Amino acid sequence: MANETHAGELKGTGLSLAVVVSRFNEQVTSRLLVGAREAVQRHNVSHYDIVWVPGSFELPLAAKRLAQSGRYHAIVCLGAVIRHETDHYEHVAREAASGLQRAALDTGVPCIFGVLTCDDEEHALDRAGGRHGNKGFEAVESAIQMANLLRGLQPS
Ligand code: INI
Repeated sequence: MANETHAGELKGTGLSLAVVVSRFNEQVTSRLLVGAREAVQRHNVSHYDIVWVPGSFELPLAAKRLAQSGRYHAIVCLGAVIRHETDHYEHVAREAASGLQRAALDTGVPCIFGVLTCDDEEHALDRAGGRHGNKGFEAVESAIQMANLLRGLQPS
């Protein structure tokens, strides 16, 4: 039987976040950012900064630098990778995902994967404030929960 249960609270008070947003597919990512701002307000995040990068491929390096700054409890990364004729999509999506996980594991700061990977723009817009919610909003909620969880799981 478990003696302790740990779960990060959805409470932004006292938290500082960085939100990194990709300019590529900005018609989608700007909507993810709207969702992220709504979540920041809903959960009373004390401070947040916004950083723009050219594309999702650039998210990991910016996230890692921000994580290393010591100024943020979590880094929220927003992007939209949409399939086109070539396999460029596959490379960008894979490197964004693995790079963000690596940045998080290397720094100990949660780097949240708020990157849509979709077949077309319609599917992406559905998940950026359309029929299927807003992944930007969800990404901020994940960041808050992970930041609070890690605060309560200090190494002994
Ligand atoms: N960047 C994206 O964020 N989404 C995409 O769909 C995309 N596609 O398909 O090309 C994309 N490419 C740009 C990439 O992220 C880099 O900015 C570029 O390769 C320069 O490093």
